[in-house]
Amino acid sequence: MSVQSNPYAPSPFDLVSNVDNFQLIESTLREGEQFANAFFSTEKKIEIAKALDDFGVDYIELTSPVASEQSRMDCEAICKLGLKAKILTHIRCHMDDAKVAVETGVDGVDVVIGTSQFLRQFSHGKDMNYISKSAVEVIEFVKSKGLEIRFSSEDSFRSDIVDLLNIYKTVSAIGVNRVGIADTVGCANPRQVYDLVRTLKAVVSCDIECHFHDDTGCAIGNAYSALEAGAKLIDVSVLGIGERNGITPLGGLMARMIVAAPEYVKSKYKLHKIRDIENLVAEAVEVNVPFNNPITGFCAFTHKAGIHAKAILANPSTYEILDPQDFGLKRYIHFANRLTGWNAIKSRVEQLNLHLTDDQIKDVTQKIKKIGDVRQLNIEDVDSIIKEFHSDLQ
Ligand code: AKG
Repeated sequence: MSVQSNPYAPSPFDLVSNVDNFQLIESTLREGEQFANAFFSTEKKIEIAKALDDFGVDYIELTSPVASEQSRMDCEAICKLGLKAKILTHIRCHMDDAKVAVETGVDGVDVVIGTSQFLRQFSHGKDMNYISKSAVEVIEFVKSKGLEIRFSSEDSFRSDIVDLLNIYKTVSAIGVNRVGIADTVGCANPRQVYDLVRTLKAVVSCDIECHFHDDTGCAIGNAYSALEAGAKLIDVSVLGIGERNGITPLGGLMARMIVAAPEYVKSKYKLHKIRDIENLVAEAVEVNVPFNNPITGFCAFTHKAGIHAKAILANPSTYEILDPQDFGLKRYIHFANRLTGWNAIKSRVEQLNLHLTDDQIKDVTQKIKKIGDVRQLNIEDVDSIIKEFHSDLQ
């Protein structure tokens, strides 16, 4: 049984959806480097790039080679690995940056420039004419080198819509491979994303990429909405690490997308690698994987209340939209607490290969609940209570 579709919902745009045909631009080694705790040595970058490639991401985006001497050398080193994923680097809309980028060996260049009034006034100080001219110059240069090129407008959702559409039209007309919408400050909601992607689709002939910050918790929802509206590529990073509290997380997006497009997601990505990749990055940037992380949080597949446990034991789909086995993980029934029920305890008795009557199991359950009213229990407590009752039977 899957999510029920609403027969009354209007669906005029189904044909444009890329929910089952999307690509990932993995930006742990670019956006993720902007996370407060991040420092990646060359070796660590290589390890992460290889792990992401093995997982199946389509693109790996790297920090600009002009950020520092080591960043340039790391970029060159990763390009030489011969990964399946295409390697991109991320630059400002400057010819100086573009000239360095095309010499690194990357497959493509992601160029970005701020288009909102905030960024034009308080960051680079340039007007739309300048932005348009320099975008054309950089795009034509990168294309002349035979590389992929993406143009993105930083702070898209706070940019004037006419300015935005004009610049996107200009770059589309000269053959940019992708245009990017960037919710740089995390202000957009899924409805606004849907509208902007739909509007943009009508004026460009290239693919649309989207980048969502998570300041208001919308980064996964916005990514999904963008794909529904016809965007093709989503920027992600492992655990969502990035500037401030980051962007759409790789694992969280996989959770969303496996519900929507199970065959596509399962055939394209090695989902059982998510936990290892998250642990690798978490360790590198010295954070813990959040307890409520989609898929890999320690309680993501833990069921506690008696009524939940009962239904899960009968049919896991009753309370699980994600199957832990798809990610190489296991579900866990939390028996040791005062909310437990006798069905859960019965299953524990069976796991222990013991035999108690239903009445005894109910007595065990009552005892556990009584103790659970005064203190935390653990599984050893439960097992020893079960064994006590079992030995009384002998
Ligand atoms: C942002 O705007 O938050 C970025 O990190 C740049 C996004 C892009 O290049 O599309």
